[in-house]
Amino acid sequence: MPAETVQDVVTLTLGTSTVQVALKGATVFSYTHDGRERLFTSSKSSVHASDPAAIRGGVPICWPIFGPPDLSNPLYAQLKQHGFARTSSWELEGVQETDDAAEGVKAIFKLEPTEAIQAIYSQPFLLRYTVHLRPYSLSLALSVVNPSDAIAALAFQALLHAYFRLPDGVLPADVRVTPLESLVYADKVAPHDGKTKQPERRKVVDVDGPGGEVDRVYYRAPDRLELAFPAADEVVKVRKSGLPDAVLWNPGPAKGAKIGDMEDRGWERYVCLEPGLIEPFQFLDPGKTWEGGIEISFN
Ligand code: TA6
Repeated sequence: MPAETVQDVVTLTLGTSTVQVALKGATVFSYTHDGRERLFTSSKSSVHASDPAAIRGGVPICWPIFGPPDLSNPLYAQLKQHGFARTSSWELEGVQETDDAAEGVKAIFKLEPTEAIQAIYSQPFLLRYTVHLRPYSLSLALSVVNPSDAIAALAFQALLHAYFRLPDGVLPADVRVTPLESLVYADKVAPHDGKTKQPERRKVVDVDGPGGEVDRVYYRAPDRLELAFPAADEVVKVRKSGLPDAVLWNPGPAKGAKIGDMEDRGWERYVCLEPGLIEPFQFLDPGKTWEGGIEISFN
């Protein structure tokens, strides 16, 4: 069966590929390609809505903000880090399958303001998220509608916080990311703490910061990015659209061990490469739709 919903998890299947999406956050928490899991999700994290915490892994959707809220702005002051989309219960709006296997199978999810959301966020919005499994790729597309008939623009950031699982025997420090050379980035690791921006001078960026920690926001990144695992002779290709920026994150051992829902040494098993719209905020006029997304494929 190409699409199946059990409890609050939707599974799409296409040949040997599967994708699993939790209604909590419309979070894709598993993607198997060629019979191998390609995303990391901590075994200490629950994908079910009975646990209100965001899923630690997969591809959480950060919306309407990325990072901690700007407490001086009343629109966002009551939000938690990365916003509410990743913790809200989304609705499965529909599934589309065709007889053409190359076209694959799609599930479309929807989020509109609930009472709980309205208690912390006053703006009207409509989010749709399309998860499209094809034989050789997985596409994730977020659309934002400003349904307001007032003059006010809907201002937001958006980011797909993808946790890419590393092949067995590959550690974050072995991962090479391209092409980031000459992009301006903000380093969120101490002592920089995101305050200064600097140009990336390396042709190939290895995921190995001080003490193993890497947390960088690259602005205006190219739409085709690659995570290479040379030891395993593998490449993950991430093609983005509508998402100008990209974050590279791994907490390293000291910070990783402090993350409550992280499985034992879990930080050794993934690198986050997170296409996003971070700076400046998108201002979406009433009646307009914004779209952004990623396609994940392999060499
Ligand atoms: O995208 C990187 C980041 O913002 C890091 O600074 C780190 O905090 C990470 O996301 C995880 O955030 P979370 O709220 O899921 O613990």
